[in-house]
Amino acid sequence: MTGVESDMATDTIHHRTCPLCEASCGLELTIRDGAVLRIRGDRDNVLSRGFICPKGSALQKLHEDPDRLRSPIVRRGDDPATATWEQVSWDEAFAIVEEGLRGVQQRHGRDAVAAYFGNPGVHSLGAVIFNAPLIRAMGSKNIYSASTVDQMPKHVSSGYLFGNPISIPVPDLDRTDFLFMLGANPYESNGSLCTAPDFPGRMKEIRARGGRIVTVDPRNTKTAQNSDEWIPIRPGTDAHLLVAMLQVLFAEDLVDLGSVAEFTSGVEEIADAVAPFTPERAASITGIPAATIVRLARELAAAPTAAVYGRIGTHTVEFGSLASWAAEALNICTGNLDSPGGMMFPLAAHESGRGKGKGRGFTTGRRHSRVRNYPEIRSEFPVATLAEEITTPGDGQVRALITVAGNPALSTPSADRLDAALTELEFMVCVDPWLNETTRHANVILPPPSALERSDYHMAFLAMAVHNFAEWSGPLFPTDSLQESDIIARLALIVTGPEAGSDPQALYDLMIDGALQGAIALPDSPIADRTVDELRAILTADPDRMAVDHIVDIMIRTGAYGDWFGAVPDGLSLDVLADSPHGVDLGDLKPRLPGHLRTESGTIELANPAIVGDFARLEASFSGPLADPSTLVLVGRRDLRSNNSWMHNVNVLVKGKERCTLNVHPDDAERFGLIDGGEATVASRVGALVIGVEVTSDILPGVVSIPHGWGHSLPGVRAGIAVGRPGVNTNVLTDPEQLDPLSGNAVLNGIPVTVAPA
Ligand SMILES: Nc1nc2c(c(=O)[nH]1)N[C@H]1C(S)=C(S)[C@@H](COP(=O)(O)OP(=O)(O)OC[C@H]3O[C@@H](n4cnc5c(=O)[nH]c(N)nc54)[C@H](O)[C@@H]3O)O[C@H]1N2
Ligand SMILES: Nc1nc2c(c(=O)[nH]1)N[C@H]1C(S)=C(S)[C@@H](COP(=O)(O)OP(=O)(O)OC[C@H]3O[C@@H](n4cnc5c(=O)[nH]c(N)nc54)[C@H](O)[C@@H]3O)O[C@H]1N2
Ligand code: SF4
Ligand SMILES: [Mo]
Repeated sequence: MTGVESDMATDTIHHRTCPLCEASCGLELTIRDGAVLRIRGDRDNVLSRGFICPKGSALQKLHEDPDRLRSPIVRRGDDPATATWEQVSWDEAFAIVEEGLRGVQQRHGRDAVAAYFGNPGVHSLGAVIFNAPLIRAMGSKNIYSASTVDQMPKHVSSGYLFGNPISIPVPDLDRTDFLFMLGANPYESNGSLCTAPDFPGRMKEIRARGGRIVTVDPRNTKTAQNSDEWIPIRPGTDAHLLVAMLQVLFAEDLVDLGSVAEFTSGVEEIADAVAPFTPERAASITGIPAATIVRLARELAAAPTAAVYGRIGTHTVEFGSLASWAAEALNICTGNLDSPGGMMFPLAAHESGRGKGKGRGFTTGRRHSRVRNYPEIRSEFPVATLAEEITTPGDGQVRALITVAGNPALSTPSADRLDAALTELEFMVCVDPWLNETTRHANVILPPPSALERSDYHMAFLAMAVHNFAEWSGPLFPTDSLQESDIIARLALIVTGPEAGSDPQALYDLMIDGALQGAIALPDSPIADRTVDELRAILTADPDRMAVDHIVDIMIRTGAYGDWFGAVPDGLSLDVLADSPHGVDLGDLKPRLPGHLRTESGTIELANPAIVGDFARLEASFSGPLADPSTLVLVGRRDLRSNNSWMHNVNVLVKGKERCTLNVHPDDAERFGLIDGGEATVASRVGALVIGVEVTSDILPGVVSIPHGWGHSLPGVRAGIAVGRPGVNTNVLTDPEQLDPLSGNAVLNGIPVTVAPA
């Protein structure tokens, strides 16, 4: 078995990447008698250097969880509360799915079948590679994902600035002198859109080498406490702060674009656009003193190197795209983009790194949603619009749903409304290992194997790592079950139509041969003289490797560091990664511009009309609800032992003090008559809940906080431990009408609420 080395006579050691969060830590698993004895951080891992968090060692518990589904199940009965589930064979399950999905397609058309793709799919190679062919095969405009409750604003700002929504620069943590963080809490989340195992350790190193860290957050988080300075901010106003900082840079003549000056356009227009947004005005809405805003701008300009890094708190708000853009604009205007110690573009092993520095640019709105007429962004609609697409009658109404690795009935705005909408579907199929709040509505659940039974190459996250790095691991345990790729490929064949057959191998061959063909045909291809058959034979020589492995192997061999099937000596291949259990060091991040740009102009387009157009809304907000400091607003939070909605069935991760509580400042507790340990009713425009109160001075007055991902008390959920500590679902309070218009991203922070003793 790949990656396993002999340790003691009876124990074997296996190394693999932890797939649970973006940090992608290297793990060392000790196996005894066919079971995991111990999991610890791999001290020799190039990137993670031994770091592990409590979730990493819970991988074993997730694998062994008796509630984890091992074979397909079919629902008998309409009401999830009383339904029974019957275990069926894979062929029986797919026969039911075929009848269900094709039936809806035939009766109502292709748009009537929708799909939702959730977060763990980005951590599972099978889904990473095969979701796209499934979407293409569906031919439906109704595609949704967790991206619109998360990072869509970042895609939009990258799309407009760099021409490519997935060109996301990361803070060069290991070399920066000044880390300016907004709305991120890596001490709990372990980092996001920034793969940095041991983010806390890396923060300590910044300070140890004389650097400085400033954290902007309405809560005095552990991250803020471990920074040089905590800047409390009124939720939803990061755009106001960042734009005012830009204003200071221009007003004080501190703008210096550095290495990107030659290929950046729109600087003059931006100078004009930001001019009205003075620090004094920003102070009135952010709650941050004008003098502090001026000082921060000056510090940023003066720092030898600096990185402005914003995450969930800056994205899941009304001005998410503008805030995301403004953060990048600050990096650009202080010469910190694409420069060591600033914000840089990683180059992962599966990426080609080739580029002409120009492209077709970024467009949105090629289609619009039926009910709310929302523009498509990256070929999907906001998940906040999914419920209405199911419940509003008419042509194009959604009648069937495919979910892959998602729990939208818990994770998305007005979750209770979506939960009710799911009961109206004619058919639903879920690719998911658990019977939870969402999947209880499925007609069929198709469970992929556990993380220890599959190969791993953390593709999406290696492309956002703070150090160029590669790591691949094969399955630790064999499985009789279908791989996630097999499941999704079969779904793709089903929705294509009867002519596609049912053998996923046909799809694999198509993809593998297509990728090889493409590499052979590249201009100046080092393998121009080779044949597809010959190259395929090299890939498939190891019978233990699966289709996903072959596809990754092609990407790596023909990637920036690749061996080109032997044409480049010492180049990378999957074999090299398989022989490198601690990963392969691919060096410090290096400048990639202008080659990495895909805008039509070949420049960084600072002043895209969509962005400049949004300044009018920013102006209007100074006299809107956001500017009213008397409104009590709700924000979220994460904690280290949790991960969205799906790790609450592991005892070590949920035991101890209740964590699903309402955080309230002592002043607000007094104002609203709440007491620590008591209960409060929290209500928003769309819903209400009752929750335990935790009074803390680590939150700004006027702001309350509830973590998301809880609320496991719905009938029919099969999760023995989670239902015993259900918590409440904060997404009954979030409002599906509140979106960042540029990205369609839901507003999950800054929700106006009222609180009262329960
Ligand atoms: N109020 C509020 N809501 C939020 C957020 C917030 O900050 N505040 N955060 C948002 C964010 S950032 C995100 S990413 C979303 C997450 O939203 P979702 O992705 O919809 O939800 P998860 O809780 O991650 O649920 C993941 C599902 O995947 C399943 N699963 C686990 N492993 C696998 C696997 O290997 N394969 C498959 N096929 N399935 C698997 C689990 O059983 C579960 O059903 O939540 C969002 N919701
Ligand atoms: N332990 C754990 N780790 C996780 C997850 C998890 O659920 N648990 N989820 C994973 C996922 S899917 C993601 S996307 C990442 C997210 O990773 P992070 O972005 O680091 O997410 P959070 O820890 O929620 O930190 C967001 C912070 O924003 C603050 N905030 C709220 N509103 C505002 C605002 O208007 N302005 C500013 N400046 N701050 C604001 C909140 O108080 C909070 O401290 O974490 C990932 N890692
Ligand atoms: S930080 Fe993330 S990747 Fe590392 S062990 Fe914890 S859950 Fe796994
Ligand atoms: Mo996320």
